[in-house]
Amino acid sequence: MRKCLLLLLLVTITLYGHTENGYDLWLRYPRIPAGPYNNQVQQLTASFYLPVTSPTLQAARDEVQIGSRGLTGKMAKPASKPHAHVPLLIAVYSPEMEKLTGIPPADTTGLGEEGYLIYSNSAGTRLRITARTDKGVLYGTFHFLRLLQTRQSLENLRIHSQPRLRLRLLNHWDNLDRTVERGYAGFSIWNWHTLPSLIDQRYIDYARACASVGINGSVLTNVNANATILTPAYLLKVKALADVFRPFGIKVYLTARFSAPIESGGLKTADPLHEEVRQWWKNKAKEIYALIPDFGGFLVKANSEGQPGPQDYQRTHADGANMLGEALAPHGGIVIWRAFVYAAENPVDRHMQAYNDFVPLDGKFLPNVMVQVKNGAIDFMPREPFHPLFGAMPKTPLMMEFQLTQEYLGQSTHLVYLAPLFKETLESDTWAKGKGSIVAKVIDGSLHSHSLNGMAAVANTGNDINWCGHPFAQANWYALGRLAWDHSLTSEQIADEWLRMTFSNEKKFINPVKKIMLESRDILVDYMNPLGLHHIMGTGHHYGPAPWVNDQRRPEWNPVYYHRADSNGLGFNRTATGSKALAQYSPEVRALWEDPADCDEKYLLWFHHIPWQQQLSSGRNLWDELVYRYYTGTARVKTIQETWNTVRPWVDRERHEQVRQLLNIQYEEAVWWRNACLLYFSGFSGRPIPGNFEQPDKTLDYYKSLRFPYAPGN
Ligand code: BDP
Repeated sequence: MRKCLLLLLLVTITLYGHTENGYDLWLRYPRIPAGPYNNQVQQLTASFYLPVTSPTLQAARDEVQIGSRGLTGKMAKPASKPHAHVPLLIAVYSPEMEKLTGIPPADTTGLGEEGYLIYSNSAGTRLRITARTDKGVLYGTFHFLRLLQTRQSLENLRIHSQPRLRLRLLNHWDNLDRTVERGYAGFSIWNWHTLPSLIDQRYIDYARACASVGINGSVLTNVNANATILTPAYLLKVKALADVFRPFGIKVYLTARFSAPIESGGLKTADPLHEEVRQWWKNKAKEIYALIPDFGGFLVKANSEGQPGPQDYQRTHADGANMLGEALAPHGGIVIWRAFVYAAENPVDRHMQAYNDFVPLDGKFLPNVMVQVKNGAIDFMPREPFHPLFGAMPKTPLMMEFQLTQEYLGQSTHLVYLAPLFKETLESDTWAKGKGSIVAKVIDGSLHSHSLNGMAAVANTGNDINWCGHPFAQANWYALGRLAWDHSLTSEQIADEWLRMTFSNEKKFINPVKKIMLESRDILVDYMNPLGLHHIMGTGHHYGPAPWVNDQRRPEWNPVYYHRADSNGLGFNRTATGSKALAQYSPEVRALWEDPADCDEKYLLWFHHIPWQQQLSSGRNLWDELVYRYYTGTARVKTIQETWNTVRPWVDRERHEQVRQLLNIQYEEAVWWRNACLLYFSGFSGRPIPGNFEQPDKTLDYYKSLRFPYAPGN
């Protein structure tokens, strides 16, 4: 019996490959199949010189050993000296070491604090990783291991790499009770209850994963902040995490609740111009830095969606930010002040409110204050034009805020690769200083000469075994880090790397699956929010379609506010004859989108109210085009399913099966979006879904009746 079971197990393993659960992310280091590349890597990693003089170098050394053991089956042996027979040298740069290696010398100027060099000889039998700092050495080590994992040539390498952005952050919307706002992958990975005494291995693996893609900061707590995190007991917990992350080059940041001086300080006010309040923050900063000398700073959401802020005291966002900036400045900390603000009392198009609040403050912030701007002016929609603030605050360092957690993009059940969305924003031209003033140059500081610069994204991690819920959601975490390091990388390059490391180097796997990834975001847009539709999802949990909702307290919480469907047509007129939001963009940008006749159709209903019978570029009228998009998007999910079934031989059983089942959900949900939206809009267009399309098998009332009281992340 036992023998039978063993045999069965063996057969299963050979048939399907060994089982994986996704915990190892892109740091799996699977064995390189026997052959010349394996031989070369074995030779190269037989022994290595990496002098350990700091925890960061220890981390680099550990990673070389973990990597070599996995990739070759033999763990690299550390050498005590950089002898001529040691093939791999990894260390902070010194001329002596360079001479010893026999590899051509390298130019270390311009490497900065985090950059590195990877040089090798022409045979690829000797390789040297150098940097100016320990951190640079660690990043170089991860890059080297990536080369091995993705089977790159090791001959004649001349790699110079340094990050284009200084701050590369994850924003965790994690609450102290371990729920995660808009989290779809379980509970928070921070176990506040057992911290600081218990250091979960997950904290270390999180730091390894972040460092491997260059992420160098982690905002631990939700922007809808809780002042408890600033109390002494919790700061000790924060310190414990900071101590774990430090060797990996990661600083911790916290969200600061603006009313903390009242809630946890017992003061009567949080007025930023009140001396006692200012002193309270100064003392708090001192207390934090005594525990965490390299504390990154505060991220603040103020006067938005019910959060307290300086406007409660008739002060400006600059008054609030500068008060915190002043408290952190002596310690080298920064303030990241969010521009995601809109107010219920304000009847102006929500699209315009942040711009109206912040543009007058340009030039009024202290040098250690950054303003963090979401990629678009509404809220992480499947597709948004770039936020007009990127073209309008030259005197302020603007930090990009993307969202990895797929709040509006299928949450954790849809396969959506977000690099194309990020790139679309980064490559948008603001025209702030003439042609070529792309968003990437605004945020990397090169356009307006800001040395403080960065990119952040709302994290998609949780305590699910694979961290992100959907195996493919890991790619978005990966892509964020890679793009923050180098925004000139293409979505395709990043997908290629990630697939090779996360799944397989087999071409028959990579090519079709990469195609799926690259198309996935456009497919989702078509079955959820085609032609510039936006914010038509379910109330509160944001799960599923609900374009009919019109009973919310605040006008801009209602989908009808955004789609403006009527018997005449569909879409939000934001031109000069409508809300005038377009006026917030440069004239050249405005010219691109102003005229409905030649406005890029992906933003058509974002900026225009279009008559149902109007003919679009396809030759179809608006109604027929809408139907076509919803049906094509849905049909393309079917194609993804079919492709996924064909790559079964190259994927371990557990992850293949998980993705297969998730794709079934994605298809069902695409049909749901399509049917619910088209049935609803058909009531305005007065036209049916043409008979050649498969007709919805449920009524609009059925879709309206659906309730999800326990949808996650809410
Ligand atoms: C919205 C989320 C909400 C966040 C808010 C924010 O629905 O949970 O608190 O953004 O960014 O997308 O502050």
